[in-house]
Amino acid sequence: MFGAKKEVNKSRAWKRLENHYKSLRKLEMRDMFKKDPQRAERYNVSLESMVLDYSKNRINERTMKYLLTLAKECKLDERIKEMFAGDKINITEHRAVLHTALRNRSNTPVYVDGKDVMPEINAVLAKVRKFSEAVRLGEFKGHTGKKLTNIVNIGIGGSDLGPKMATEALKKYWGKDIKCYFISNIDGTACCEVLNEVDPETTLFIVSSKTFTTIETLTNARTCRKWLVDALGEPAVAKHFVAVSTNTKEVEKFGINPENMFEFWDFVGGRYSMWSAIGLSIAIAIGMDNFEKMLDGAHTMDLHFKNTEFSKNIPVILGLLGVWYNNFFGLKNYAVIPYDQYLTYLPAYLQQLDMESNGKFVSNNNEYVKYGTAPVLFGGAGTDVQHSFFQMIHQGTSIVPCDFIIPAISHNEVGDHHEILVANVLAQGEALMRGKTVKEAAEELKKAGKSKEEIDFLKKFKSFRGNRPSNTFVIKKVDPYALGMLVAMYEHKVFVEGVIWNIDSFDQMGVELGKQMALSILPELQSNASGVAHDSSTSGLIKLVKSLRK
Ligand code: G6Q
Repeated sequence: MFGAKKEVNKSRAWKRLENHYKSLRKLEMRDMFKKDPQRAERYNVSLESMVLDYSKNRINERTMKYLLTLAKECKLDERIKEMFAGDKINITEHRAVLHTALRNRSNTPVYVDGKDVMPEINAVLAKVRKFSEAVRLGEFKGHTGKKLTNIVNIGIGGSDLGPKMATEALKKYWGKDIKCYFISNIDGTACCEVLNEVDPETTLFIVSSKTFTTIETLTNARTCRKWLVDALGEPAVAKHFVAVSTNTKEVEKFGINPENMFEFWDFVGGRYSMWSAIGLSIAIAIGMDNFEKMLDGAHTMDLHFKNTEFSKNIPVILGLLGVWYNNFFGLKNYAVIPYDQYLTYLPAYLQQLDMESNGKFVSNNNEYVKYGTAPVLFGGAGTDVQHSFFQMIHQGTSIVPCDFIIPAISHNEVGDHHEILVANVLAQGEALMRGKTVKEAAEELKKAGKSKEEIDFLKKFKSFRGNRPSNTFVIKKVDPYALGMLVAMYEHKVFVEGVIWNIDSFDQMGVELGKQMALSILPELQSNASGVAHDSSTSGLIKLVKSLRK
């Protein structure tokens, strides 16, 4: 179990990696590729049709050996077993962490407090199937007898980002008359913009909230409820509102019949919940068979993670590379760039997964950590981002390890778009790795007929240091199965890093303070009540906004 042990940065494996870094940091990847024609094969691992090429990383065999030893010293194998077995590895909240059980397609028993959770999971999945099919077939109709075709998920954070990312990723699989919308932000604009687009008679609201106490979600849900009742009357609520929650009492209090509630459990963390009934909007959009294919893909990755030796284990390799750059190179940024328009929301989803899970400064030993934890994760769809932040990635003073994701086949094969897209992603990886020396830049300028003065002036500006790391993932196509694999892969990568850093990747205490303080400021904005004493900046800003709103 988790608990007191030597801090990882004091371990032998860590010290050995620190020393190893000193010699390796001088090596150039372009030289390593030149010297070793087998490098691409050596650092390449696959699972079914997904391939990870991690050869463009600043590693050699010794690096991998030492990193794997670190994983062993941190008892990663035991931690993996504990997670899958339903041990309470979320130590601050005393909870099991069982998103893997939600997609346990092998249906082997999984016990929490001596009780097998699989029957309940299967029952909710069956309920999701029944309901999503009834909506898609128009059997579950709106109050006025019309088919429900606008699906509006109201939720935030983990109850929004997963469904939003996955429905967008799988848009090609949407039922032909279905449209999905997401309302998350408390900003009234989020609500109004969606309500302006949909028709109450054909709209189904899914209120997704694990706790059913989240101020944004409840405020948005109340506004949507009023909008519906104003248009169709109170009895319409039963046909247009369903809830996904662990909190039956609050769901009832809100005015949603528990029969229209889909349950999930404390052992599912918000940001790990899209595999549960929180994925109801996904199931309605793409159909339950496709939803289950997504679960199948995730399960395949789970089995790979659980059963594959570490040197060939994709999430383990990714997690160790994350630790390598973060803790030994001191790199605090990390970019994920999917080269597929449908994966536009993947970086935002991963931002929560990675930064909320591992953005922690207290270890499981109840001590402040003395090493870096979660990096700043950012990203966006290629090629768009090549024309924005890639300047910094190529020539900035910080090195940003990148993950590139590319499907071999596009859902929209038009002209030569896809080949151009693929050429771009491959070019980025190669350019980051190779760079361009000042000498090469000068030669190029010479060939272009530039004068000696121009060449002397421009050659540095035109050079690229290179030696910048990236991973390239190739998948066949963005389909439900591949998406399931991809997302589960990142979940486990984050878990691996959390184990090495000896932190609880499954709580999120860091989001509490701001929430608490907002509650104390709200009455001051709404009336003349002066709540707690603020600093002069906050008090001044409260005063300013109030005067502008008069
Ligand atoms: C995720 C977090 C957080 C959570 C939201 C919404 O892991 O717990 O993002 O999902 O705060 O919470 P509710 O689902 O309870 O409304």
